[in-house]
Amino acid sequence: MSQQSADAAQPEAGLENLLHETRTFPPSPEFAAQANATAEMYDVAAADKEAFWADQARELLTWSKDFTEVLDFSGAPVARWFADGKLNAAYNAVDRHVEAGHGDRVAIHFEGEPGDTRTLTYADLKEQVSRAANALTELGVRTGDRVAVYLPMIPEAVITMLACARIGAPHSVVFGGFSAEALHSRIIDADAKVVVTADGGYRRGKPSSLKPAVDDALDKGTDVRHVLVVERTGQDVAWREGRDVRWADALESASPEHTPVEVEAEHPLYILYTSGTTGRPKGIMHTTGGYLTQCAFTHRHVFDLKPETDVYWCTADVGWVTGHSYVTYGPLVNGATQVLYEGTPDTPDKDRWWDIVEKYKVSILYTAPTGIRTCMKWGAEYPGRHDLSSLRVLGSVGEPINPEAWIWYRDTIGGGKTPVVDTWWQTETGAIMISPLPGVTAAKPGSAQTPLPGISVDVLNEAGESVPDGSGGYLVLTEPWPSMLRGIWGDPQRFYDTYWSRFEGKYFAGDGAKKDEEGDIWLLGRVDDVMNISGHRLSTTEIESALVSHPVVAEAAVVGAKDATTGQAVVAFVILRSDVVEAGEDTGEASKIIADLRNHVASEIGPIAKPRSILVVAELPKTRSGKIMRRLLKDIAEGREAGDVTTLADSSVMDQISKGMKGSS
Ligand code: 6R9
Repeated sequence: MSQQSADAAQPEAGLENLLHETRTFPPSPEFAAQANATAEMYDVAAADKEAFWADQARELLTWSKDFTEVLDFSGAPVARWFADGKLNAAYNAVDRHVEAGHGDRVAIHFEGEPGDTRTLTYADLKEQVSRAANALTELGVRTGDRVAVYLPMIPEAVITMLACARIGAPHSVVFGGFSAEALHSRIIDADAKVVVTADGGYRRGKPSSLKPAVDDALDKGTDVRHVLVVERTGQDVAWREGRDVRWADALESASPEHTPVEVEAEHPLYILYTSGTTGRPKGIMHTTGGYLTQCAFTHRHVFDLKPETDVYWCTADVGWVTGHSYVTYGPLVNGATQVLYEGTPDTPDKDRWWDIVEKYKVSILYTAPTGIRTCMKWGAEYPGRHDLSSLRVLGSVGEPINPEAWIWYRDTIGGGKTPVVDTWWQTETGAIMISPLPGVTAAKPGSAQTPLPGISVDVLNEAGESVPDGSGGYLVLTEPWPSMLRGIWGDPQRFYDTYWSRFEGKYFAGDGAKKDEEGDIWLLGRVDDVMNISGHRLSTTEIESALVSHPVVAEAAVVGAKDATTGQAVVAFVILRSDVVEAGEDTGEASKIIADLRNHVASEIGPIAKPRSILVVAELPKTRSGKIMRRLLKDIAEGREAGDVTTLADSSVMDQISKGMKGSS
């Protein structure tokens, strides 16, 4: 917490740019008439939250033993939900759909980056998951043992997660882009017994390897006994006899029948390490019954899922939480048909996503603002090549979505008709917490708006008091929710210190937020991203939004750099739209553009928000989950060498930016 208070986070002033946004998009009567969500749900949940969640748990899941108790918060901050109930996550995600006669329904349309495809029905998935569960058992994995998963975005990633769940062995998925070092520390922290990996996967048109990183990680010393290796690319890999086992061999010799292990609702389902933006990564722990309830509920209502007819696609990698809750668990528990895509959006060309939407007739698309802004930068020509009329709901997650990107998403991708749901949540919350409900909420571009039925949030000031409408502060969750984290693996004290010590009895999310005059919530970014300039508090998000609202800017990142006079000063990094870059290349336009942008920010927000410097860059440093690493930009802005770059998707980006900075000063 000291870091945050030192960085002075009181996100309450100067938010006028975001709040100038007054456009609203009421649901169309046609959409509302068929929507899963209803306005009454808010009232029902408000009348009795526990009864509401108990109803959801019974309606959306199949329990092998019903629960009698809903919530036990006597061990706060660790909650227990539905604790005396028993169930199995894989049974809920797979078997019961087959038993209900939906074995022929497609569960996964897999699209490999090179263009290879596979279709897995629910019956296929049941067989594969059962075989994998038997194979893991054969390798010595028992209920309660941890299994590390280091795989590309291929069906085996989902199959492995479900096979672990089937035997009650918590999985710890490590993003395939992480280094051997990061993998090693996560294997050690979780004390994993088996690693499931692949020779490699396809990215940017070529095979990239995974197995060598596993070998390196294990060479550093671990208790891992076996490595199960999927053959995806056919690359040559080193082989350790006795330790390494081929996936295809293990599954082939395993029985296709497997009885799911009945576990208690509070049995750990997985550990997921959060991308270390500060300090040592935290192993966020999720359990079974409450987590699945909220994943299924939100997936059904926030995306208006109709399992019989929709084709759903979430572009997130299973290596981060969105891939856990909205690729593996939510959609499959709901019996959805989904697309799983292995690669990058611009391979072989910048229309790959839109090609996939057209090919599979995707009706629900869930992605991140960074992806949307990248597509905006590439231009409307690429989506314009495809028939996107199958789309009916669009979702956004991961960071605040600036109104311009929101509008572009709705107009250019959604044909000006689809609801856009801006969903706020975290690895720690497990599932969506704040979001409009399509068919119910009149959407406001840039705002996540409303806590979902059964969820209680507030915005507090420094003193821990609820702020009135029209003011900003710190976002907190005031009551336990079913999919909340149950702790940090192996570190209960850190769980308390990180989330529960700032405001007694309330979960501190680490995000700044503002309530507008109607009480709708606008997320303003992490509170450590909030700047204090001459005593005026400004949000990085707000200035970024102002910059991106200028026609020449494709993407912007803003940091507060130490300044002897003003405390902090605004430093902006911008990516210009490609057509602007091309046009201005040899006309020496850059200094005029920078002057224009400074004036634009001044007129959008006020002179106080004018960036001290604006650096035009070709790329921004991002984590693999697409978050801009402002910490690194801050290092550059303050004249230091950039710090730890190991969680960057492309570590060379920082070199380019520092060279640019030196060149410009
Ligand atoms: C799901 C996920 C969590 C942090 C969170 C916040 C930011 C996520 C957002 C959003 C504004 C949204 N965030 N969704 N900010 N609007 N709709 O992203 O989990 O990787 O743990 O990140 O992401 O800052 O605190 P995770």
